[in-house]
Amino acid sequence: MSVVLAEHPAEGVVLLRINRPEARNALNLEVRKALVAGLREAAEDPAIRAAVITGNEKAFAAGADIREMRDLGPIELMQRGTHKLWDDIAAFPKPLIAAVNGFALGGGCELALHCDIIIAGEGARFGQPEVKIGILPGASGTQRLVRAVGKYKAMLMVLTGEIVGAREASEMGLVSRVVADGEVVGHATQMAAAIAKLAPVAVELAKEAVLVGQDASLATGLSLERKALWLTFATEDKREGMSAFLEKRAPEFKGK
Ligand code: CO8
Repeated sequence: MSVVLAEHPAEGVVLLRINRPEARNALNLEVRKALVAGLREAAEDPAIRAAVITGNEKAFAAGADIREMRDLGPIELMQRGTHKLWDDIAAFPKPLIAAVNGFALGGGCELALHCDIIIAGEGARFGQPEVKIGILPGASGTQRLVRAVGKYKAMLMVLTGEIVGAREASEMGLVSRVVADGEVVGHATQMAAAIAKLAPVAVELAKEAVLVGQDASLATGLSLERKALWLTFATEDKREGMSAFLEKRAPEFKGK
């Protein structure tokens, strides 16, 4: 059985399900490679317009695989090049939604932080407990988390390794929406399906503007946004969207 299962729960949507229940979905190299392969396929398929990553009811992912790391030296870790796999996930150009049930710890929390929207079940739990095992968050937890929640909440999680519940995570800005545990994947899938019906060029450009802009100056970000907006005015979908509005009908976007 594959460690990542790909499903197509709705038109235009791929759902990637991490499948290592015996290890609380710990992210070993095989899982990370399979996730990247799934996302790469989705990126190249014009029929796919949004992706959802999920785990199971107990764990989204309980972090990097500690068994795999215990005897690893620094050069081996470097040569594994796992940071490139994270870069590949970050570079996925289409909307990426994390559907989180159970534990999202360490690399699991960081995987969620690589997503654009995080839907969490009421019982979901987030944390960066790396300091408890003698290391520190190494898949962007010291960087993406602080950008998401600010210095003092990020420091609290990174320096204590404390685990926070979905409500607290939501209040600090680490979660987009909290829903009942049983509704997480359905909710995320419906959201992805709704996004998949929108104009794909506009959606991709919007994602890029937000992500690139958050690390740029306001002036640079605004300039990027303007160029992206101007580019949408070259698409057939812009005319279709506006015509459909004026003609009081549903638009049919083609990604052109
Ligand atoms: N790695 C490997 N195995 C794991 C992991 C993990 N991260 N998490 C759980 N497991 C395994 C357990 O060893 C156990 O296996 P076994 O049945 O063979 O003993 C099985 O999953 C079930 O685990 P528990 O019995 O502990 O289940 P509980 O429901 O009691 O607890 C927890 C669940 C709270 C998730 C608990 O398992 C836990 O604390 N896990 C470790 C969490 C953690 O420390 N995560 C951070 C890991 S470090 C990291 O992510 C660094 C990322 C930086 C990137 C580095 C690039 C290589």
